[in-house]
Parts: sequence; structure tokens; C-alpha cells
Amino acid sequence: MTSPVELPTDPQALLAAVRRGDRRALARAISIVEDRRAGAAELVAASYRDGSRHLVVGVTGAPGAGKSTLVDGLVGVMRGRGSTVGVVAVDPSSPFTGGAVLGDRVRMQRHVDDPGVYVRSMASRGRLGGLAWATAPVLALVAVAGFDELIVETVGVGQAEVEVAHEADTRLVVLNPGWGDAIQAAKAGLLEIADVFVLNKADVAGVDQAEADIRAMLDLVPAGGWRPPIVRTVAVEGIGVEQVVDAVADHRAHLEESGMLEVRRLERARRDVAAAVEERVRATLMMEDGFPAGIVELVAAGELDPWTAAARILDRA
Ligand SMILES: Nc1nc2c(ncn2[C@@H]2O[C@H](COP(=O)(O)OP(=O)(O)O)[C@@H](O)[C@H]2O)c(=O)[nH]1
Ligand SMILES: [Mg+2]
Repeated sequence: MTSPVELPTDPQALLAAVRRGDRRALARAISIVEDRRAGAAELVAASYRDGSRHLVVGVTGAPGAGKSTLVDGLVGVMRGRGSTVGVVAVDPSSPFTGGAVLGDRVRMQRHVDDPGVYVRSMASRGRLGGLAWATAPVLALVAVAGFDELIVETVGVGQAEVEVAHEADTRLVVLNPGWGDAIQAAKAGLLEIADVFVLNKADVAGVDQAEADIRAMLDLVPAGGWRPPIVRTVAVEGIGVEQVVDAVADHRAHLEESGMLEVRRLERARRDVAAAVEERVRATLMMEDGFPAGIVELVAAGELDPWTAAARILDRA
């Protein structure tokens, strides 16, 4: 076995290696950005220019809905149609054990030896607020590495995860047959973000009822230019997965024809900047001496309220 070549530490040289398709360089660059180590800002700045306008498919839904299994199938279909695919799995559900992340890896085993597929898990390590901040730059890096299709898988249970779903141009919401799944999805704010409903586990009982429930929910939402289709799948058997990829293509065509693509880009840019501001303020505060001297003591003593304290801190910035 030959010893691996040293990766460059200079951000521009590292990014050049990423552009050449060096997977180790890509993994290193992503880690630097995720951990905000030295060089992170330069990597983000340089990759954003080329990588941020790539189309992204988002896959969200409750834990166990079959997202990873579906993504594995999507990768297979996209590869079959001649595209290379980069997958970013954001899974905050197991920040300590990494259990679900490991499960994702296992379910995507099929593609581990394929140089046309890149799979990266992002654990939040308990920093939920950091997810939205990190997702856009990480996707941009994967795009710069030359992958044609980008997929981001997120657990759609909390607000932070729904935020991540907004990083995608086309959002798939994965639901299952079973009493109330559509209602739960509505509560989690998933109906509003869905461009395509994937009714997975169509092999189990209750699929007709589930589809009826989703339709009933959709009827309550004011009709826009795009009515999200409902695609039934049995992801474990690859059934319906081609139709999901077709639905993504239809939705992209709609985005371009209607001008919605640019609207979404603006919306996404607004969110990305807001997330970056939040992250930056938080990181600054968490540094030693991050708070202005005495301000915390004043709030603790009841002499200053947190809102006024926040205004003072932001004015200083
Ligand atoms: N019966 C059935 N089980 C499925 C289907 N798709 C996925 N599963 C199973 O559901 C479980 C959760 O799948 P996974 O892809 O990890 O879900 P995720 O948590 O949403 O990523 C696994 O045991 C899968 O084998 C399906 O279409 N039918
Ligand atoms: Mg998963």
C-alpha cells in the first residue's frame, strides 16, 4: 500500500484539488468549513461563486420514513441516466451516537465504490443552529467537486431541519401510510414546503387512505401554479423511484418557466445570509470575552433586560 499524498493546507490549493475531483480534498474542505477552522471563510468565499447556483434536491420526512432508502434509489436512477451524484445527509437525530448516520451509510452501501457518487453525513453535534449555516457552503463545495446532481437528506421534525429543506430547489416530502401521518406532516410545516410528495412504503396497508389524506390537505392550501404530485414508492424494492426522478424534472421545468427559480434563489440567499449572521453573532459571543464587560451581570441583577442588551451588542458589532 502506498502512503496517501499529503493534502495541501493552503485553502486555494485545497480547493484546486477539490476542483480536480480529489475526494479526500473534498472531505477535508467540508470538515474545515463545518468546524470553522482556519481557512474556512476563504473556502466558502471561493466555492460559493461556482457552486451555489447548482440545482439541489431536498428529501425530508420523519425518521424511519425511508428517506435514505429512497435516496439510494434516486442515486441509482440518476447514475443510470448518466449523472454523477453528491449526497449530503444532515441528521441531527443522533448527535452523540451517530447511529442514524451509520444507518444512512449502510443503506447507501451499494454506491460506496462508485467514483460517480459522493455521500457525506453532517452530524449537528448538538449545534442545531449551525445546520442551516453549514449546509449551503457544504453543498457548494460538493458542486465545485463536479457532481452533477446534489441531494440533501434531512429529518423533517423540527424548525431547524425545515430550514435546511429550504436549501433545496425541489423538495421531496416522504410520508408513509398510517393513521395521521399527513396530519403530523402538516403540523411540522412539511406540507407548505413540499414540491413532490413521496408516499413511501406503498406495500403496507392504508396507502389509499394516506393518499386521500394528503389530497384533502392539499385542497386546503390555496392553489398556486404548481400542485405537488403524489408519487407512490416501495423504496426497498426500487418501485416508483424512476417516477420520483421524473417528477423532479417536471418541477425543475416549472421553476424555470414560471420564473420561480429566481424567486427561490433570492429567498434562499436571504436565509443563507440570515443564518450566517446568526452563526457569526453566536460564535463571537461564545468566545472568551465575547460579551461586553459587565453586561451579563446587569441582566442577571435585573438592571438590564436581554432585548436591550442584545441591541447594545449588535450596535457594537
Ligand atoms: N416495507 C417497507 N419498508 C421500507 C420501505 N422503504 C424503507 N423501508 C424500511 O424502513 C426503515 C427506515 O428506512 P430509512 O431509509 O433508514 O429511513 P430514514 O430514517 O427516513 O432515512 C428501514 O428498515 C427500511 O428498510 C418501503 O418502501 N417499504
Ligand atoms: Mg436516513
